Parts: sequence; structure tokens; C-alpha cells
Amino acid sequence: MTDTHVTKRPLTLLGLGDMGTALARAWLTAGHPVTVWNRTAAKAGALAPHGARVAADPAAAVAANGLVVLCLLDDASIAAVLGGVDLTGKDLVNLTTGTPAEGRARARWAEERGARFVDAGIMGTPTMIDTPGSGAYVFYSGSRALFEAHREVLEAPAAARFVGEDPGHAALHDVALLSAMTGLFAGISHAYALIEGEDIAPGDLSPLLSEWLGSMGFFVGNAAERLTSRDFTTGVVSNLAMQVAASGTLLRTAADQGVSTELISPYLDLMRERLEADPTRHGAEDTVGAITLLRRGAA
Ligand code: FVH
Repeated sequence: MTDTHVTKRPLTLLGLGDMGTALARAWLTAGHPVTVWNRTAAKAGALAPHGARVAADPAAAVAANGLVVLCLLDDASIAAVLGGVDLTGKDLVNLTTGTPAEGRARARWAEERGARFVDAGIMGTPTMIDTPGSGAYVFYSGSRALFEAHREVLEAPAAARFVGEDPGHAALHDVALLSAMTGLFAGISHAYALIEGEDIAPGDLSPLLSEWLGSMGFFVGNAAERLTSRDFTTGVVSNLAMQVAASGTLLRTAADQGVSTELISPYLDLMRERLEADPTRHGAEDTVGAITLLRRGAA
């Protein structure tokens, strides 16, 4: 008789905030034995009835399994939790949000302690974890061997996207997408502020805004192509000179509506700076050319 029972691989999870708890539940639901530890013990205790094994301290949690996942508040909390813990031979996966520099430093730190390391950036909220169709996924970078060895476990709560062996690149992808989202949210906030006090309900503007932002999504691919070719002028449909002239309308309307321009002015200023540097040449460009001004701090 063949034993068809497949044992799911065990893991340790340190950090049971909103995200850590969602991840723990997903792994438990998928049948993975999970050892947990959390600074506030009650959050770990709450998972015991769901099958989690609760470790008394970080050292015991790390000793329990070869795969150790971190989902803590920030990089400083990793040092607070794992300082002095023996990591020899462990596979560390860091789901804590951090900068690329922190990811690279943590990789060196792990290597010095005899551990393999993968950094990660979670693209999703706790409610999107283990929710089919939510679109949540996680960027991973660092040791490809570690990632491939644990891919099945890592893909249980959300899809996985490995973005290379530079341990800083998961965080860089994460921060790039979150930064774009920040600008998008800023623009949406300004739009809603403009209609406040008028006889236009936010709910009436909402579908128009969604539709418009969707149709402007072409800018993402257009920018990538122009930044790759460094050709900012061929086939331009809305040139920089026109866009800068039109920006006056945006600013005057905001003033008339009593709305601060603080969320949109920096981008409009950047376009104007690009134009004024060489009006004849840059005036015919796509606005993508303004991106070249942003790397002021680069060596
Ligand atoms: N929640 C979200 O929407 C986002 C989605 C994208 C990814 N982020 C990042 O995920 C990390 C964890 O986020 P979280 O939502 O679980 O955060 P909290 O609920 O605030 O839980 C924080 C956990 O970290 C523990 N902790 C904090 N400082 C220390 C410390 N010095 N020593 C030990 N543990 C520490 C905290 O413990 P406790 O307060 O329960 O005792 C929680 O377990 C994060 O990087 C997000 O940016 C989430």
C-alpha cells in the first residue's frame, strides 16, 4: 500500500503582528507545522488552538526549524530579537519591510552567523494574504538556493516573485512600487479636495477618476521605453511645453477652490525646470524627460 500522506515542511515564524498573524494562519491552514514566537506572548498563545507550536523565546523558536521567517516591525527589531541567537545553518527569510541597504547589511550579518538569507517585500495587506484573487504577492531576493529550496512553503500565503541575488533588490522593488502608489494617492487626494464644497459627490467623481487613471496607465510602459532608449522626442503626443502651460490651469483652479497645491506642485515644478533648462529642445519632449532631473544625489 502506498502512503499518499505528504508531510508539509515545518517553519518558524518570529513576529505576530497583523501581518505575521495572517501569515501564520495561512501556513497552518496549508498544513505546515509552524513554531511561533512573539514579544507579546498573548498573540502567540492565540494561535495555539489553531495548531501553532509556541516557543518560549527566540532562541528556542530558531532552534526548532531550519527555515526561520521574520515578520517584525522594522530592521531594528530584528537585531533586538535575534541578537545573541545561534543562527548557524539556518535559512532566514526576512519579510520585515526595510530599505535596500538594510537588506544588504542583513544578508552580510546573516552570512557572518553561518546562515543563508533572503530578503523580501510584501505587496499586499494582511487581509489579502491567503485570499485567492487578491493580487497579493511577495518580492524575494538574495540566496537563490534558499529561495528554491523553500519555494513551496513561501508560496502558501501569497505568490512569490524572485527578483535576483542582490539582497537589496526585493526592498528596492517594494519601495519603488510603494513610492508610485504614494504619488498616485497624492493625486487622488488633490482631486477629491478640489470638488469638496461643490455640488459633486465624491461617489460621482470616483468612477470617472478610476477610469481616467486606468487609461493613463500607458505612462508606465511609455516611460520605461523612453528611459531605455533615452529618446524623449519621437512620437510625442503631449509635449512638455504644452504640459507646463497647462499646469497653470491646475494651479489657478486649486487657488480658486481654496485647495493647497502642496501635493502636486513638486511634479509641476520639475517639469518646468526641465523646460526652462532648454525650452527649444526640451519643449518638444515627452514629460518623461523630467525624470532625469531626479537623480540629483547620484554619484
Ligand atoms: N500591515 C500591512 O498592511 C503591511 C503590508 C506590507 C508589509 N508590511 C510590513 O510587515 C511587517 C509587519 O507588519 P505588521 O502589520 O505585522 O506590523 P505590526 O502589527 O505593527 O506588528 C509588528 C511586529 O513586530 C514586533 N516588534 C516590534 N518591535 C519589536 C521589538 N523591539 N522586539 C520584538 N518584537 C518587536 C511586534 O511585537 P508586539 O508589539 O506584538 O510585541 C509585532 O509582532 C512590517 O515591517 C510592515 O512594514 C505590513
